[in-house]
Amino acid sequence: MSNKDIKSVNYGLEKIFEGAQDFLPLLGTDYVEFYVGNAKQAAHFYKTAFGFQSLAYKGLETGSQDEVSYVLVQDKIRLVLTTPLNSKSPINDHIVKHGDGVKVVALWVEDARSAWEETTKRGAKSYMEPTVETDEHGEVVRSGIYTYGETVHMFVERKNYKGTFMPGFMDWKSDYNPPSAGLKYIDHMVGNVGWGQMNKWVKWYEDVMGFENFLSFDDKQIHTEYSALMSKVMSNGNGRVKFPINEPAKAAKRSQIEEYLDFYEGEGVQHIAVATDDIIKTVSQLKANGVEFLPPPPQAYYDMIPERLGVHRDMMKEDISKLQELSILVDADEEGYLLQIFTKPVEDRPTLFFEIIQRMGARGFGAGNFKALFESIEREQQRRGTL
Ligand code: TYF
Ligand code: FE
Repeated sequence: MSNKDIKSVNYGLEKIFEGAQDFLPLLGTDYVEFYVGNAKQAAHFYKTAFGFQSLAYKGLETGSQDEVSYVLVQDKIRLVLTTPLNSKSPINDHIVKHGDGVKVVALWVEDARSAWEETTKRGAKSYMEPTVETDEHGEVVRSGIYTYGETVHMFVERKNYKGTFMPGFMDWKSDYNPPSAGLKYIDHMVGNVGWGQMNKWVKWYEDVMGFENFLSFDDKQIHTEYSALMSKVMSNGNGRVKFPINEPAKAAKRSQIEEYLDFYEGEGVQHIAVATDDIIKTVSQLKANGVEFLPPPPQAYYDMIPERLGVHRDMMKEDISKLQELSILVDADEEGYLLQIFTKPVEDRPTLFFEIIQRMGARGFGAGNFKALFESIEREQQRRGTL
């Protein structure tokens, strides 16, 4: 996609809910829960590699007989890592099928009862009816609905709750406290859906959740020599929650979306984009911690950066050679520029990965980087023999 195309993009957020009442007001992302094979070791990885801190815990010590969960925090980001403690837990089935992956994208709401009523009324399949949990710190109300694949949206209302995380959890104090990597909040979370399913899920987010289609990329914009995909970005009314949805498009070889669907054995969360306000510092630290990133695009990509920046050229304070050294990508749109980089998958199956993003005014998703990025992903697929 060229710079010219990007300038024609209409973000359209301004018109969202003009005058209309938002039936599902969202305050932000509350937590992301992963079902994993060994939560204790995964927690160590997210602390050591990504700079998360210990927050809360439930397990045998708290009377949880069937599952254990570790809650990690970094600024506004909360991750929950959950593992079954015996073969009877249904969590096992999820792990057998998908490997480690995201089960729950939890959204922070004012009213979890109304969120459940409004969404199930509009056709959502219920995962959990509104449920009140209390302890000495107050009350949390949660409810949940299914989205694509076996993935779930929980609605979390924590109006008067003063505890660390949620009833049922104890504070987790650890002697091992690696420094933060400067990750601030979740910018967006992307879902991969099956062939021909993208528009169904776009409509689902519109009808059931009241989201709007904020940006779209078709296979003419997103393709390489070998593969193609389509992507539509869904946003809630206040823009705090953004969910791009990808589907594979027909092409000569197996696209990264197809590869994901094959290895995850179904639809699911493809990547979690986390924001930093100093990507050079964050990525330097993550690399030193052993986080693996996609290798950099060719020299020609970096030579083109001033042109890609257009009118924002003088605004960029980062040194291009430093960005290249760290394999950070740069893109610009009408409103500013952005810096982004992608990890390799963080499991043995080529499924979930992370994006680190620094927005300098830009509200896009790095469309100008798609080609270089996807070629880089394909080199990885080639290396694995899965292209
Ligand atoms: O979220 C996005 O749209 C960007 C680009 O398989 C992207 O991060 C899109 C599809 C994909 C990987 C990255
Ligand atoms: Fe992204």
